[in-house]
Amino acid sequence: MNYFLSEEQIALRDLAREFSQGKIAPVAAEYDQKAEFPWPIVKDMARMDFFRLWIPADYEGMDAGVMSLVLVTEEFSKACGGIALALAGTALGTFPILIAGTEEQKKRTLPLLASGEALAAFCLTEPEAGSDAGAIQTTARRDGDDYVLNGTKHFITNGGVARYYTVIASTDPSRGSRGATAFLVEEGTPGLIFGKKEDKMGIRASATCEVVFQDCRVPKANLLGKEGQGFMIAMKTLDRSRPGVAAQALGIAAGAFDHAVRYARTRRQFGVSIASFQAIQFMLADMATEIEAVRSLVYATARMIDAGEKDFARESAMCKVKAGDVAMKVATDAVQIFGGYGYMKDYPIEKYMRDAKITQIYEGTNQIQRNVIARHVIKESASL
Ligand code: COS
Repeated sequence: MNYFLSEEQIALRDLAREFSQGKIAPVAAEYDQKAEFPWPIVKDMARMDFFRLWIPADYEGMDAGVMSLVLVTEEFSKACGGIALALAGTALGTFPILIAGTEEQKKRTLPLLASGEALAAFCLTEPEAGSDAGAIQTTARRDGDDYVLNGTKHFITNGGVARYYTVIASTDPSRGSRGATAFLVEEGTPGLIFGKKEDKMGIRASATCEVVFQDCRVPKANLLGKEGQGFMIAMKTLDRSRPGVAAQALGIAAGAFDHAVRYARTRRQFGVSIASFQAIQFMLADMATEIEAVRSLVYATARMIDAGEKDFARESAMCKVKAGDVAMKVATDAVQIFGGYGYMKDYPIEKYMRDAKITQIYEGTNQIQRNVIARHVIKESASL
């Protein structure tokens, strides 16, 4: 399939592919097994300027847009969906600053994020506020020139490894989602505490932990946007980042597929390669078709965002739902093609199935994505 990428995009994709095969693939199983954050690889990503891609040029970035993030995340995820997340999770944590940050906040943070010296994390989810993001209980009380944050965020990607935490807390609990406000909290701020480190099924190389605020004093200068805009900023952030999750899912699917095709060609049963059986061929054909369908949707949406379209919540949700479901199906079918070997940790394929599952869950479950899509299509039909 020709996606008519520009010369720069082809060069970027090829660079990311080389990095993925050369640096990530050889150590993916080890980091997965140890559930360790891949600092040496992250430093290499930074040296190769991958963190600059989605940052505007005014702040030492490359201005290469969501499309560049998608291309790189896809390539990295072919080798390891967990390691890819150090990059994609930082993009997620950076989007609130790009969307609502002041000039001073951008100048202070974006160059460090662009160089990869600092990573970012987005803190929305709480134990009692997952899909119902408007139900957050973390509070931010104004006290002089500061806000004092109290509450617990959990399942935070890049928690404990990031320098910048973009946090949604309630400045007016009586107003529900309209009382939510976004803040920038820096590592080292007294009262910012890292809690339980999660022991996950998949994406084990990604750092995921509880982030606790205990009388955490944040200066007024770290308010992102205005009081009461937090929920809107969170929703806009997710609209921008969901194509990145979709790209992660796409990479996981494509990586699993590559393994499955190679295995089907070399594995012999009944005296022939199993790729000569129609049962296997049809599985491979469906897998390849679904992967191309996802790639088309994800690239089209990323281009739509980069072109400056105002509302892409629907397309972004479509990317995430389709890519997550396809990743799960393709990875499961890849395990099936490997048969008993596929179930064993000696082979790389079971990891794809474990890594794929989260893409149907985080940054809004695929059920929530369907809600978002349904709301849009029903609203649009009313104007027909
Ligand atoms: N962009 C901008 N504003 C948006 C928006 C978007 N995509 N989606 C909603 N809003 C605004 C609405 O316009 C509304 O504004 P007003 O209060 O001014 O009317 C406000 O936000 C509340 O919207 P809504 O009533 O639709 O909120 P709900 O509580 O019904 O929740 C869903 C909507 C379910 C879509 C939201 O809670 C959600 O996305 N949940 C999943 C959260 C998630 O992804 N969690 C994963 C963890 S983050 S890594």
